[in-house]
Amino acid sequence: MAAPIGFLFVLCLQIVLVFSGMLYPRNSMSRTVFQNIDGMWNFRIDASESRFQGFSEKWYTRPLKQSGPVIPMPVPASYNDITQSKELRDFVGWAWYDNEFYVPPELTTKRVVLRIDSAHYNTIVWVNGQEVMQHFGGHLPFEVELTKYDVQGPNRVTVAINNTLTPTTLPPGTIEYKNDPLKYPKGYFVQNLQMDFFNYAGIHRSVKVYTTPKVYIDDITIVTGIQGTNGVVSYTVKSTPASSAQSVHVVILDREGRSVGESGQSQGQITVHNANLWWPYSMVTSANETAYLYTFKVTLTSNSGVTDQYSLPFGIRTVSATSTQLLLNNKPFYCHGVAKHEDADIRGKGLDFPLIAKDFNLLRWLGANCIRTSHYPYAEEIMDQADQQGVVVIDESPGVGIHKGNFGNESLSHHLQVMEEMIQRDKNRPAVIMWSMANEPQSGLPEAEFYFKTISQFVKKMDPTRLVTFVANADYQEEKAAQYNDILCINRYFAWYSDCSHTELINLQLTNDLQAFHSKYRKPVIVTEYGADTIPGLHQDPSFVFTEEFQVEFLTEYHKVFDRLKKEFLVGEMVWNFADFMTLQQITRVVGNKKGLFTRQRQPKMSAHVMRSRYHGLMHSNATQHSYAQGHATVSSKFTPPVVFPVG
Ligand code: GCB
Repeated sequence: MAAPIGFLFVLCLQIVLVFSGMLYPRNSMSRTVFQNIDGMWNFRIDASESRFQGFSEKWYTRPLKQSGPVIPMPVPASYNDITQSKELRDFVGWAWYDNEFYVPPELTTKRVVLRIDSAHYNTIVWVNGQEVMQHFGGHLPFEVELTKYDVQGPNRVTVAINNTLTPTTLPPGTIEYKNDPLKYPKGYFVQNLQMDFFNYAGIHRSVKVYTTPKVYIDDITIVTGIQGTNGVVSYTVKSTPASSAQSVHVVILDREGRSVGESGQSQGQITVHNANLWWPYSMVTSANETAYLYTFKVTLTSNSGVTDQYSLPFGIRTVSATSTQLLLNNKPFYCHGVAKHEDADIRGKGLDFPLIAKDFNLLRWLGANCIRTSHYPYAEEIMDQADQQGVVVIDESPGVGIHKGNFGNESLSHHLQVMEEMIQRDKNRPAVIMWSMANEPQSGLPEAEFYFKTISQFVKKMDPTRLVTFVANADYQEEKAAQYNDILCINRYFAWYSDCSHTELINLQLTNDLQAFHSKYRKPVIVTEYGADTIPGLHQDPSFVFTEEFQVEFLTEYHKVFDRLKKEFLVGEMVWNFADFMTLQQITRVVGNKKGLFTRQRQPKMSAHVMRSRYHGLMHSNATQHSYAQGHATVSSKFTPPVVFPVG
């Protein structure tokens, strides 16, 4: 049988993994993000039977339009929903892009870096026909230094992306050849998914070219602690090449730009007296502010006297857990949030600033204080908003749907690599409190134990300051790997996927199940998913599945259990899902998953009003408890619960 659609080809190539800090590109006195190569690119899929034509004809050696027809394709965006072509929407294999960029001559004396914030999934990049980098996996940035190439310009950048999912990719999937000649034409295959969202592909985030000096600040790691009223900031600055760095100066600036601590060492500890801690907006009282961010400003001077400057926003806060509590800054935090997707009409998973702003407005409108980046790391621009707006994040890897056959060494080593890239990218973000290794793996299988033990230990070694988990759906009796989680994150669909419609059973079943989990592991629990598909505008009384009434009734039954167990060991609840999203075509999905509180276009269903009322109420009671604990009785009036939506 032919190698599935040219996929094996990329595995045979040497995967170049240059480990560096990859600090998010920011302008400073010494750095310029001088080109954002976003906009219309030339685009063509390789629809040849082998999907190999692009490589055998070396499409990267000349402009794509010279080797065949091209169409304009926006970047960033998924390519799937841009045209009227079903073939393109459902395409599996290599897709090719090209565009041009210039490097102004005065900048060629600097270190020039080409960075792709994310592309799905496996990517090869050529500049002027020369291969400059590969990246294995989507959702995370990758970059290459172009200094050694001749980039006076015009420069052609060619990008080939393969969206095929196999048993060893993250997420995993399979390519299935259909060999019955009576039913399928020769060579017919399908991509089987093990996840419940559309396999969007393309250059999903921005492509940038930026400069740094040749001796540069490569990485910054910040870890914070609290001592009394002071913040303790431990840090490490890595410079490259280390031998050429003469001095490092770091200064911590408060919101007003005043220095609150400094040092001349590349590694050390700075005490910030009377520190303003980073608090989620739901925990703000008259005594503290939402999401206070300091700036960690680093100045590196090289032996030859050239300086590099980088300013990193960060927050001072701690995260910990007891057997029944989740603590932020040593105060109990109850997560009332939503699980999300990067997903919208037309652009698919493409970065979209209006959508990011809208979603954060809706999160605040709802009163949600926490999101999970289900089921993959979200764009850095989304994470920035979480840091700035005080929304807590459970940061999830693309380890979604790891089933039997996906626990081997190749999968494990790739999973470790992805965790490393994700933690490296997000390690300084105050909003991130927990790393999620995976969503709904078959963790009842014996092989899951070693797999998650290995990843959990690796994560804790890389970052001992945050919690680690995977999101489980196995039965508590079968569960083999949850022992390696700090918090038990559990997805439950009683009265939906089991005993469908019987909301009267939710109380009994959910209570027993969560209590059994907690008794087994003695760890706090978050219900990370619960929800029911709801077609907006469909009404029936008494309630009926798929109606707006049913969704409200379903959620409300879960809330009764949450309100009881919250007094014991439950530390969070997260509705599935914030908004409707696109999935594979199948008989259980009506143009996508409809469990959203909002439609895909971000209009509220009845349930959104119910959740708003609940979450603002929870915020009010939490803030009251929190302020009493601190000896302050005033709660900001912005947490006054909205009028309860009249239901039933
Ligand atoms: C789950 C999955 C999520 C699905 C959801 C559903 O358990 O984690 O990816 O979309 O159920 O709606 O079935």
